[in-house]
Amino acid sequence: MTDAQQTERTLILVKPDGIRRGLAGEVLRRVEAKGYLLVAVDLRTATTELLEEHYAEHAGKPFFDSLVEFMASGPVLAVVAEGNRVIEGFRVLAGTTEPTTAAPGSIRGDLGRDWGLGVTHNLVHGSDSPESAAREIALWFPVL
Ligand code: D4T
Repeated sequence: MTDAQQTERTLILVKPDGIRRGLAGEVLRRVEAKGYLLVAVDLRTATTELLEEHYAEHAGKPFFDSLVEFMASGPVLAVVAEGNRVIEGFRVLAGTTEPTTAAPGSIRGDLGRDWGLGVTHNLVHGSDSPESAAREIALWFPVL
């Protein structure tokens, strides 16, 4: 197998809280400093339709509507990054979902906190499996 066949891609989103706080550059810096390659970067305000599709696995959960509303509340930076084991690697860079307890050293652990809102503001999203990455990259970057 060649290197190119082994290389993996993931979808990263800097969520509206990350953009409002001016942390897009810091997130990209950490992704690049880790050694991953940026393949595509796009700042845009997502439609409700795209977000409902993106978060389809959470449809019907109590936080779903506020999650979609929060994610549509301003621009997000959509990023495709590439590298061997980048899906797992970015999830480690991001830290666990709850910023209060996310490990120091991670994006959420260093830069996030609980703001006492109905929905978790945790700065970034990263695909959680090869299947999710393929689905999410096709949703956000149909040209890739
Ligand atoms: P994402 O998908 O945004 O990278 O986050 P995680 O993979 O870390 O977490 P998730 O899929 O479980 O949740 C998606 C998104 O919903 C918010 N959320 C989650 C929330 O506001 N309240 C909740 O109770 C949960 C479980 C946070 C991330």
